[in-house]
This record gives sequence, C-alpha cells and structure tokens, in this order.
Amino acid sequence: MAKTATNNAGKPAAKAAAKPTAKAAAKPAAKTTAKPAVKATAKAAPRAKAKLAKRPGVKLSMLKPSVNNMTVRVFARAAGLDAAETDAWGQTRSPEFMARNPAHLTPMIEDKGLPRGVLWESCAIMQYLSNKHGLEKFYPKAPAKRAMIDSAMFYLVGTLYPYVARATYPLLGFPQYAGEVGHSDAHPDKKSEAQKAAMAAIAEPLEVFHSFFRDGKPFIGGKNPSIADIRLAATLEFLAVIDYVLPKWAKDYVAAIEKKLGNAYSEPAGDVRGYIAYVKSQAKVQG
Ligand SMILES: N[C@@H](CCC(=O)N[C@@H](CS)C(=O)NCC(=O)O)C(=O)O
Repeated sequence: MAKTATNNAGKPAAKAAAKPTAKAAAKPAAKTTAKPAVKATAKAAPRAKAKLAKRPGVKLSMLKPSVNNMTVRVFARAAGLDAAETDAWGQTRSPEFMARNPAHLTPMIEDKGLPRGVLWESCAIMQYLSNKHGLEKFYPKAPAKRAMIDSAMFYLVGTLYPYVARATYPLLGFPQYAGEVGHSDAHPDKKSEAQKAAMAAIAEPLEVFHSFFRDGKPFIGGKNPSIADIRLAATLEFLAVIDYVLPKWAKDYVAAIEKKLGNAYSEPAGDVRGYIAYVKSQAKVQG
C-alpha cells in the first residue's frame, strides 16, 4: 500500500477516500446510466432526438470522488452517450482489472473497436468518443482549432494538474506520487511547504487558460464548452478542498459551463462536491 500524506493519520488513503459521500451512498454504487444533457422538449427536432437515441452505449469504469473521472462522466452525459457506469472503488488493483488495464487507472472505457479492448486517460477517452461519434461541437475537426483544444488539454494534464494534485491530494486523502515530498517520510513541515508551493504555482497556468486559451471567448472551444473546457472546469472543482480563492473569471467560467451543460455537469460534480464536503467535515471533527 502506498504511503500517503493525509490528515487521516494512520489510515491508508484508499480506505479513507473510499468513504462514500452521503449523497453518493444514497445512490446505487454500481451501474448507473448517464442521461443525455439535452432535454427532450416538445420543440426538439425528431431527427436530433433519433440521432441521440442511436448513439450506442459506452461502458465506463469510474470513481465518483475523482475529477479525472468527473471529466468523462460530464462529457458522456453532455454528448448524449448512453454510459453504463461501474463504480470501480477498491477494484482498480484487483487481478481482473489489472489484467485489462495494467495502469490501474480510471476513467476507463471498454469498446470492442479498440485494439486492446479498453482505453484510459480522460482526454484520450473524450477524443476517441468525439472522433467515433462525430462530436465536432466538443472537439472540432479543423486542424488549427483542434490543435488549440489538444494544447489546452496537454497543458492541463502536464502542468496544471500536477500542481492541483500536490496541493489538494493531502487533504483529499489520495495517494501522492512516489518521489514527491508528500509521499515521503519527510517532516510534516516539509510536506506542508511543498503543498503550499504547489498551491502558489496554480495561479500562473490558470491565468494562461484565461488569457491565452479563452482569449476573450466564453470557452476555450468558443461559444460552446469543448472537451478542454470540461477537463478544466472539473479540475478546478478539487480546489474547493483547500479553500483556494479562484479569480472571478474562473468562478464565472465554471458557473457558465454548469449553466450550459445543466445536469450533465451538476450530477457528476455533485459526487465530487459531496466528497469534498465529507472530507472537510471530517477535518473539522479531527480539529
Ligand atoms: N491522467 C489520468 C489520471 C487518472 C487517475 O489518476 N485516476 C485515478 C483516480 S483520480 C485512479 O483511477 N486511481 C486508481 C489507482 O491508481 O489504483 C486521467 O486524466 O484520466
């Protein structure tokens, strides 16, 4: 079991994190079906409805408190993909899971069309499903526009997310990466220093998303949220656990994405928010 720096002293992180939120616990743990964000209104064109209904289901293994997973859960709902979700909590390192996915990572989809039958990495999953179902609204085909979405996502996964993880995982009770101060036997002061340094480093890449990638547009994708926007908004959700004060543009941006995507966003975000509320309530109890 990997060592972790958590405020749940002595508890393995996986166990601490495994505590379901009150909200999550009220829901069935396994196999829920994602509903399309698009509401079937009386006005909806029959053709559009038929198109949505025809989109085949996707099998998704996921963990509810994770923003990496929230990303794909939001996307599947917003895109009207019929996602059969399986809660993989506590299963990712089982021999059965590892035989399919040696990286033991979620989100993971299963699809017969894939050379190895499975695919992990949230951004790769969204790219694949967008390509497969022609979801240009979320992932434009034009090379230059697509390149900007790709750049924003790689920048997020390669630069912003590691800072977010270092800053939030200790409080979330998630395992940190081997070789990092937070993972080591270093003095708690050193761990706290590393956590604070990561927190301070978030502001720069965050501003890059605003000034460079959005560049005056409502979303990185333009008028509509793209897969890069879904990835960014979900990532920002974790910052609530450290009471990170988001700049006004970022608060407005997340609110605008939630407004645009409705329940497709709010439902998976509710699982992450519920988990954060649970973690914070535990921290208060422990003083
Ligand atoms: N870069 C990956 C990160 C995936 C990831 O870290 N998944 C974690 C949950 S947040 C996981 O499944 N961990 C389970 C394990 O390592 O056993 C993505 O965006 O999908």
